[in-house]
Amino acid sequence: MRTFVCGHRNPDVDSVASAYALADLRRRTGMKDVEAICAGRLPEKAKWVFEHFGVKPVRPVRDVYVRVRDLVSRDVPMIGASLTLENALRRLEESGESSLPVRDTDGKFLGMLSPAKLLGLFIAKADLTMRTLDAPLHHCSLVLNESDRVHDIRSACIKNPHNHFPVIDEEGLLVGTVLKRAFAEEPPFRMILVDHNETDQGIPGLEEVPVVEVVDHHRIAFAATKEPIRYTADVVGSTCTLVARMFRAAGERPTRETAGVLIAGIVADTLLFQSPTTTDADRTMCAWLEKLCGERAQSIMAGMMGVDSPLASMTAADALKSDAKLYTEGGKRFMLAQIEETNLALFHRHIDELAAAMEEAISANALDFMALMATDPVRGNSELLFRGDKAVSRALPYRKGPDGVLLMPGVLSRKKQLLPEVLAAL
Ligand SMILES: [Mn+2]
Repeated sequence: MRTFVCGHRNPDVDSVASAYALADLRRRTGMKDVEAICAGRLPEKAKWVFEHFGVKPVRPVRDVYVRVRDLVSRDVPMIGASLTLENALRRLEESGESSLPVRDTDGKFLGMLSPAKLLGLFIAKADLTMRTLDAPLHHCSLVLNESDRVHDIRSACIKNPHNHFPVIDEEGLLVGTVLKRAFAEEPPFRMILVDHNETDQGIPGLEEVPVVEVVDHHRIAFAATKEPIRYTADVVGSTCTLVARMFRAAGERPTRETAGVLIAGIVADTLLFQSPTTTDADRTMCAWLEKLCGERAQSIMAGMMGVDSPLASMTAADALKSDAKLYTEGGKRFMLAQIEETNLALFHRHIDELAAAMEEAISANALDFMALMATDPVRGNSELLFRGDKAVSRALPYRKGPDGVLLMPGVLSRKKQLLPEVLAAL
């Protein structure tokens, strides 16, 4: 039976990294079919981590609702419409079933072979050795789509007199049957939760699937379980610290790659040990992992932060140059630069350097003014740092904020939103 290891919704690096590493550990300690998944979109930083260490990223999954395709049985034979009635009848008898699904030569589902209809043919003395199943010999049946949620179709199936139901895919091709008794069985997979334990924070559908293990560093608000489960929790800065500790306790050494992924989770959650949630355990485990990985936590942090923060990975001057456009309009020569930062804290920290780099760019390019738009795409806001011709900045419709920047709530586009205002000001 398959076991999914999964972190919380809106996953962060710790959530994704700990799922990856715990799946690795469980595989090594004998769990057969285990897969790390990600509740929704893989964050860009995590994508960078997997690429950097050259490993396959965890698979993004929208939900873990049990679907008809998870219950499909191949035990019930499917018969082709080109069979003669005589042979079809023989198959039906051999199968011991009360009906069998029929498909055409392209695999399309036609209907269920119905003994009642066959009986009618007997009575009419039709030649059963000649006739094939193309004729409408099928009784009406409940037909399931493989993507149907079991939750939605369960009661209709249980009330239905038949023992099994044909399953088709999006194209109408017959993929198999679901036996009625499958609805009484446990879901065909299990969950291991990392970096969360509250069902509401978990992947949609979690409430339908038994949880067999939790590894977490949050408050506990876990639902009661039917059976004993493995639960590992501690007050540490990152779930990856706990997973690293579990590797050690099991006498297992993470590979270079897994060690690197674990480091990424630790530094992402502890902000490179700056966060007040950091503990000695985080530092100790990280030091052990650094030896196995051969790469320093600091450089992994810098690489990861550089993904969506130019200011974390470049000098102020380079960040400014990375996306600066030169304009000559209304008799003025100016540059509008833009950087994207997931929050503007780093921008505020670097304002003096950025302003100095802008002054330099103004004299080097003989500009009248220069503006740098720092955009936070997550919150959907920008702030503008302006140097040069003061009359222009005064004419812009933006309110002054802290550090002398102009606040641009809801503004994201240089071309469509900033430039027209600058032109109007000119
Ligand atoms: Mn965490």
